[in-house]
Amino acid sequence: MTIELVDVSVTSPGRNFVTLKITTSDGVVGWGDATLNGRELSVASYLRDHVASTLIGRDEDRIEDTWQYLYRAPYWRRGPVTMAAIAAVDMALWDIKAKKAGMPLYQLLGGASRDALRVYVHASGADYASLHDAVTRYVESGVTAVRVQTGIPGLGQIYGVASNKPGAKYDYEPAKRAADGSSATRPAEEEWDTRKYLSHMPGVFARLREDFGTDLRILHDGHHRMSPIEAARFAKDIEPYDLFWLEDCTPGEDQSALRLVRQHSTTPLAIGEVFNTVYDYQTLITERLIDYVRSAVTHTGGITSMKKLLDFAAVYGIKSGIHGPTDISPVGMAAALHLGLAIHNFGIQEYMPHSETTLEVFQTSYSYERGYLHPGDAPGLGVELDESAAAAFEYTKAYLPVNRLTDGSMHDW
Ligand code: KDG
Ligand code: MG
Repeated sequence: MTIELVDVSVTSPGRNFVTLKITTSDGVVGWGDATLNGRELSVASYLRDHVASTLIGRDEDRIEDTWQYLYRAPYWRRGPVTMAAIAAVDMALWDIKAKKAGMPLYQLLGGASRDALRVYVHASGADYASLHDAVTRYVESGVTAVRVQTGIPGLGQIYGVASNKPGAKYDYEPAKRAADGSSATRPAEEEWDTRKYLSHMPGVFARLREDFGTDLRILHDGHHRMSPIEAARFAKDIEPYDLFWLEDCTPGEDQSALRLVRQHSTTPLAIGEVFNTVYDYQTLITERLIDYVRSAVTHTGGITSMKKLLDFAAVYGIKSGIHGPTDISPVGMAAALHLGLAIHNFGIQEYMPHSETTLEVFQTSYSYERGYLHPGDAPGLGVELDESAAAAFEYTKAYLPVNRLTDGSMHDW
């Protein structure tokens, strides 16, 4: 059989998602996630205008060959747009193959290596009291790992801190539409001061350890904001609080920066949500500069290339920590869950639940229970897009914020 139809849809049930649908000549449908937060239409165009016609008539079973074809054909390799487009095709083809086999995808990847996937969730608060409340709620619900982000005295809204009222169900959602819900015209601006952050955070971790004991896995995201020497000092300062990981302590593109951090600290390091290929990790993995691979299946070429990347990482004792914020669609999330269930070097899975509206548009068969996710046993990825529900939510432009230092200069967000 061959690929007969390739369709791209952009829907916005609360936030934007780009979904690829591949239909074979015998009517099997596969879905892929191509969502690139804040730059969605560029991937939709890449797929519609440059990829779709080249797939028609190809054998849908030749997944590796199709991956290589799409990676090598344009000459212009890598980058988030290209690799998200390849990821969507790759996921859709794996979905089709597993549906044809009548198996959940994880069975084709070697079968389950564990019963379920330990997740970490996002706990945040503008101050310690509200952060403490959020962590308490999660711990009481059975969660064993929390990412903690908190406001910094003297700064306004910053990365990772939900503006939700206490008790609200959904986490921080950084991509912002205009205040009236229509398309935004430019990004919001936030203010940042690394010095204030470095002096405030160690005390927060100290209090969390005191209040929640040693069992709780505590994670934190530095979101690319520290210089190498600042990150080295911070990672060293917080060693006594035994973090599960410190994520993106320095800007992702500077691989050698992590040598300096490693020389000074044993705090485990995670990086890679902005990476797209194994080459972004080559130095980090072979020199054992990180402990967790943070790529999203959606942004790193799909299941085919993520499996190879994680197998490569396994040789060096490095584990997975697959990116799973709400800007990964339920299709991309399912891909992460099947892969995580199958590989031996699974570390932890990020889990930011999608909104109810999103889950009306994407029908999922993965399940969450007391701190663990399971991809489910439906054939394929186990996620179907309800196209008529999706059509009701038009694309609405939203931007990730930008960050300025207190003197007005641009900084990494
Ligand atoms: O689109 C940007 C988000 O995916 C990112 O800010 C989330 O850092 C993030 C995380 O660790 O989930
Ligand atoms: Mg992150």
